[in-house]
Amino acid sequence: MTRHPASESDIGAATFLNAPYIGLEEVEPGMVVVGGAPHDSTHTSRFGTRMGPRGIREGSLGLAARLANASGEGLIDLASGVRLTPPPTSRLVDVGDFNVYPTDVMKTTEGIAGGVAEVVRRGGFSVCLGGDHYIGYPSCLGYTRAVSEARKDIRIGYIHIDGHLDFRDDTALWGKYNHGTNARRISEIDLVSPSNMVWIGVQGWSEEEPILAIERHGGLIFTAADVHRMGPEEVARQAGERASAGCDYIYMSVDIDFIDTGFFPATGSVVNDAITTQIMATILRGLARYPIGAMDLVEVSPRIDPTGRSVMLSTELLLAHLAPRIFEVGP
Ligand SMILES: [Mn+2]
Repeated sequence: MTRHPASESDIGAATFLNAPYIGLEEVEPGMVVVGGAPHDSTHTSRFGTRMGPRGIREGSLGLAARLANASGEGLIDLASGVRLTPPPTSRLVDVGDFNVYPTDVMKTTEGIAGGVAEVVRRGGFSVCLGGDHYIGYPSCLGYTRAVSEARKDIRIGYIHIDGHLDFRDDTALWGKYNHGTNARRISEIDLVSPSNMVWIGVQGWSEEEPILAIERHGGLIFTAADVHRMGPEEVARQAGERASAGCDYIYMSVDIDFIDTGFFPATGSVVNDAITTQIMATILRGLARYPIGAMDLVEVSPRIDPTGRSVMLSTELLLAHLAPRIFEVGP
């Protein structure tokens, strides 16, 4: 049977940007590898982020169709004039979803960490799609496990883009492993250097202990107000410099609730910081200059936004950072 060319957004199985769907054992060096972590039982408010990976994949198909219809010529960014051309062999692949177990957090942790570690071991750039933000911890854990196999003395910086610190140590109801403790757990990974941990975009109310703990560790916090005051380019620059200073690579964790809920409705936590999708894209683009070794994008909850625009915007945000890794970028 001849397969229908996937040149329309409502035809074909959904992978991210219609990338080839491959097994973990087929990952090769230089590939940008999207893997899903459809897990939200460690979310503490509005559930639904387990639909995130599938929703983001579906939301990406509109742009995938435009790329397919451009028949090798690529697409031009009207703002910059930059042309994105897909290479003859796709650097972007989708390995489907990692193993998660909704009632067993530790088994889920190992499922995601094991999958990400395998991607990294094979030389892939891992892009783990959440899921609630807890999955950032197993994703980072898998990344650090794999890179430490190659070299024991490696040091990893960390950038946390989020409306929240996620640095609580423990909570009465949810314990030590949930989407409010993920950055704290990451700070406990041996390879991660706590003084190279940087937060971008925190807002609202926080308990004092996490702030004091970050100060004690020498971490650096840029609030959403700092982003407005300094501008997104400058925040990205200072964050990238700090996270990479004395480190080999940076792990980057991107919580979509950095963006004001008015601009990006599909997320569990309601955020009121006037951060637009454009500001977030500028930061993600700026950070592409730094040695990011692996990343996640989390807290997209498609059902909260029945208009579907949030999952489409997720594609734009991912591409703001990933375009130079996926496409030939030129005039
Ligand atoms: Mn978060």
